[in-house]
Amino acid sequence: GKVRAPTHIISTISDDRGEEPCYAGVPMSSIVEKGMGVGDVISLLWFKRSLPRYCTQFIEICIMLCADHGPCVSGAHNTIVTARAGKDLVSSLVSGLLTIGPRFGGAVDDAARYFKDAYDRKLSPYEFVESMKKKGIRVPGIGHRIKRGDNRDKRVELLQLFARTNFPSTKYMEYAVEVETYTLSKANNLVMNVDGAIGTLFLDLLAGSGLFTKQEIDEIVSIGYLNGLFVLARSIGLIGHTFDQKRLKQPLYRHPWEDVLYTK
Ligand code: Q5B
Repeated sequence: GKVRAPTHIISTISDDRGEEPCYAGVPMSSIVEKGMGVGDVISLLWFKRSLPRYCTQFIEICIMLCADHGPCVSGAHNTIVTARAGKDLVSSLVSGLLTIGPRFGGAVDDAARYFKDAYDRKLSPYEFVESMKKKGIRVPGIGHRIKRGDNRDKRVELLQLFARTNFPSTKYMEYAVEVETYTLSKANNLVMNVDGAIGTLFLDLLAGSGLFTKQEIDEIVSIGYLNGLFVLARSIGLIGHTFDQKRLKQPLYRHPWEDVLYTK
């Protein structure tokens, strides 16, 4: 009989061997004919299944809202400096992307992990926040450099409004709101940020849609899919910043001496 040579790669999300490429078994023509959007493509390639419209719309809203947040944030700053050093698009893009992490934009997965654990263990907001403080860990998804209790992040409000209107349940996000009430009583900058809103609302999407088993949800949270949403979204803005600098023919950036404290 035929002997199958062992393969070196296993792949389960897409297949380009037929007449047309398929994403999770769905042919590209069908994606176009059915008027699917980027939220559907993410559902197929990341979650290996079609998700209902409210879920794909939520994914698309996350991407639109996180696409950019001005030139002053870490990622855009790095991209701008790199583009002004004469580097190409990919170098400028990755230089910005490399700043995404626990403090900037990359707290989505940890927000999902810590809020899920605290909610599932029925910790009160006080118990959750104080236990994090004891461990010396900042609550992921809480705190912002410029947003305050009296100057909330519009993105968070828009995501909350969409989810409260369209999701079957928003229990994790409502728990995060209770946590925010407690952290705001400690300091005015400890608002729920966009990472916290996306992290907790994605937990609600996963748990409320009925399309994921408990084991699948645990795997998604433990592997860490959700920072991918910020990375994907912010790439749009970082590419824009690269083009902007090139279009403006900006010279090499050098930080002014006056803005550095030279000390021994
Ligand atoms: N404190 C975001 O800090 C920031 C605390 C906390 C308990 C907290 C900080 C933080 C968790 C990570 C997170 C996502 C670094 C942020 C984003 C995308 C963005 C960005 C943009 C965009 C800000 C002052 C006092 C200290 C701290 C305490 C602060 N955060 N305690 N839990 N979470 N958050 N990141 O302003 O007693 O004086 O020592 O790490 O969720 O990245 O727009 O800019 O779209 O691009 O530097 O929105 O919150 O405050 O470090 O001076 O702290 O508050 O322990 O207490 P700041 P600090 P104490 S969204």
